[in-house]
Amino acid sequence: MSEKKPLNLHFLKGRGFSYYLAALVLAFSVLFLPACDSLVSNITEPPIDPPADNPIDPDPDNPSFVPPNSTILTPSEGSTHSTANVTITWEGNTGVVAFQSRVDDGGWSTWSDLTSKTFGPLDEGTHSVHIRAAYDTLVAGLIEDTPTNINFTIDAVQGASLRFSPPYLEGGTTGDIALSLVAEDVTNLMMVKAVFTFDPNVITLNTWDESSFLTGNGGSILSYYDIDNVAGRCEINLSVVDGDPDGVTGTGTLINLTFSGTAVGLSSLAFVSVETEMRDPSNLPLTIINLVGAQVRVR
Ligand SMILES: [Ca+2]
Repeated sequence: MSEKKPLNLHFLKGRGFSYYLAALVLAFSVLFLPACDSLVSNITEPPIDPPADNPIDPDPDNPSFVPPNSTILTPSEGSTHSTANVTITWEGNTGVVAFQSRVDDGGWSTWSDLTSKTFGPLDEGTHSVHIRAAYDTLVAGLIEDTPTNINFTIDAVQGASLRFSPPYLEGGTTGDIALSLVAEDVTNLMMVKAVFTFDPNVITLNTWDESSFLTGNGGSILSYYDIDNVAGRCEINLSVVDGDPDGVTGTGTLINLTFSGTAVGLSSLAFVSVETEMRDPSNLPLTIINLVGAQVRVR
């Protein structure tokens, strides 16, 4: 085994020398390294601006700039859909690398290179989907200024029906989660008994306020409620009396419901079909074509 010789460093032991050495290193760093760095960057860095004939350079001096643009391909403007989910397809002009989408007044999606998306379930009625394209999602001038829109109508619930509006919504564990119970396409409706269940571990029903549809004939409402926030069951009984005519016809909101989120999760609002009914002024049952529940996600 060889024996290591200790280095002979006794000449560095004086403090004066250490300070001298430290000062020398510092001076070298301050004076020489920045000069060296700028010399290197002058040689290797590309020009700050791309050439002026680049179609994706938003520089005002660039006459060749073509703004990012999206085009919606399908469906056609003003179309009506018999399903609550609608697939939209689109494309971008040359250079576009990402798109965002949003429905009605909702928030923008995350950026994605996908050129189609299925939206829904959407509520009955008219909706707009907005698409915008980008060459670079981080540069304001490289994001499409005016999004492309498409308007369409959802008519997924047809015939005498009870449904929740909207069929899907999200909320938090603070604040209200509001939806409505709607009678759809009814003729001569006088009495509604709606029974539905929900997950009491996720949402709690706090308020139920009668709306004006049933009193559209000038009558007044007799009501009876059985709300069970432990079992997650709600029974709503509404009748209109003293109206002229005796019943109401058309589509409208029966009652506005306000839930609160109690825990993160997903709750269905599911009609109990054997207990749910609508009746006319002769107390004969109306044939119910659809009972359309809802999904509430608490985030
Ligand atoms: Ca409808």
